[in-house]
Amino acid sequence: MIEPGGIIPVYQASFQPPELPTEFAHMASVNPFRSARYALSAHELRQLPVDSGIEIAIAGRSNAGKSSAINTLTGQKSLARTSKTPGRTRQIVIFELDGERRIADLPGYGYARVPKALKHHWQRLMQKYFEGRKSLCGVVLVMDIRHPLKPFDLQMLQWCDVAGIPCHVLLTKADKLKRGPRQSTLLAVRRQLPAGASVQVFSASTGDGLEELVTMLSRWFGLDTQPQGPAAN
Ligand SMILES: Nc1nc2c(ncn2[C@@H]2O[C@H](COP(=O)(O)OP(=O)(O)OP(=O)(O)O)[C@@H](O)[C@H]2O)c(=O)[nH]1
Ligand SMILES: [Mg+2]
Repeated sequence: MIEPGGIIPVYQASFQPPELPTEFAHMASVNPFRSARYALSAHELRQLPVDSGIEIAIAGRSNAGKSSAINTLTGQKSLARTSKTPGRTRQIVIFELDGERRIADLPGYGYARVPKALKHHWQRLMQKYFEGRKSLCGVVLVMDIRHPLKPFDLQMLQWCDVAGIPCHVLLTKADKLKRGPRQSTLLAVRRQLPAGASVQVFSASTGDGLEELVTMLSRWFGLDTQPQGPAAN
């Protein structure tokens, strides 16, 4: 049930992904996303922060792993609410890095068991968001690596291509596949992407692909991820 209008000030997590393995601990010093904090949840576009600066949207099918990816990216287990139940993220949830940089966790698309009126509302909201959001500078398109390039994903890729918005595909839940099929899916998806779009494998559970994602998003946000001091040489 969606709360009628208004900004939802309290945001609680219901699911706790596992701790990242210690081999990713070094990311703490170079990952600028660790300081991300929850800003607001918007049911309507007018509730979003002022449309300036840089906003990166995390899009994808319902249950693909968008919110989990945000938690792994930020190293915060419970920043974005995740769930086994599809359709958990129901508003546009905004996380701020600073006054000029934001990550938008979008409601998942393609979940059938949603009342028609709600589905229409989301579709309209998403369309208006993608068409009108001037600060939108990139889209991370999250796909379950076992079910990539579904019709909605293709639509989103095409839309980004036409609008000239950079799109980075995250083939997540990579821990569910062995190395061989993981690699062949990566290559197959890469072959089908429009020029300019990029793709990587990722796992929110193991942290696989985290460094690549941090590097990509840092570039979009104009942030420096180079380690400081002698280790940088
Ligand atoms: N094994 C594994 N499970 C994952 C991974 N990422 C997400 N999941 C699981 O997939 C389910 C959905 O994850 P969410 O992050 O809530 O997915 P979402 O795309 O935000 O879903 P909606 O908000 O409903 O659109 C949860 O049960 C997660 O624990 C991953 O990398 N590996
Ligand atoms: Mg979600």
